[in-house]
Amino acid sequence: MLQQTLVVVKPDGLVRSLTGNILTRLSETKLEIIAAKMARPSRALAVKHYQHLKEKPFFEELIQYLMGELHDRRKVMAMVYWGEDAIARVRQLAGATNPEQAEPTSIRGSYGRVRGGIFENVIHASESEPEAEREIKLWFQPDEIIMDLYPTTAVTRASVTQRVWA
Ligand code: IDP
Ligand code: MG
Repeated sequence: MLQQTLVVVKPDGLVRSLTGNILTRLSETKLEIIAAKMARPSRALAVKHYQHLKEKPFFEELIQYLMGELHDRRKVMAMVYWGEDAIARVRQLAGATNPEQAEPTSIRGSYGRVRGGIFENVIHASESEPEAEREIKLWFQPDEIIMDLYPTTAVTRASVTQRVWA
């Protein structure tokens, strides 16, 4: 089944210069990267991204983690991977949520650690097709993705102000 999945290299992955290692590991899947960007997640984005965990005692720390506040580095790398069974294959390579229980050869098993109340597990990967759709639409606009994944509509906004190169 052809699928798309959201992958985010979390701030600990960036601070520890693990992006190259993580992308190399993900390249084993032969999936295609169809969108990629550096992003500085706002609190609103982080809260929406992890909305399913908002009742958890570690939620506030988790939001700070995704925003980069725990690592003093406010950036993440967000990507969309596409191809056969993309969701399960990326999850498999990522490994279990708790890095101490993840397969030692998995990405989280290799690079993750438990620090404070949070599993610092270097990578996010969508869990299901509905979650992948919700997350991809949260992180990316249609024109930032090189394939047409979901239906779009065209809106013309004459009064929108945006920055352009001077
Ligand atoms: P997932 O990232 O494997 O899909 P989720 O349950 O969606 O796992 O949790 C999102 C993130 O929240 C995890 O990647 C991890 O960083 C953190 N997290 C989840 N459960 C715990 C926990 O029990 N203690 C500490 N951090 C957790
Ligand atoms: Mg999850």
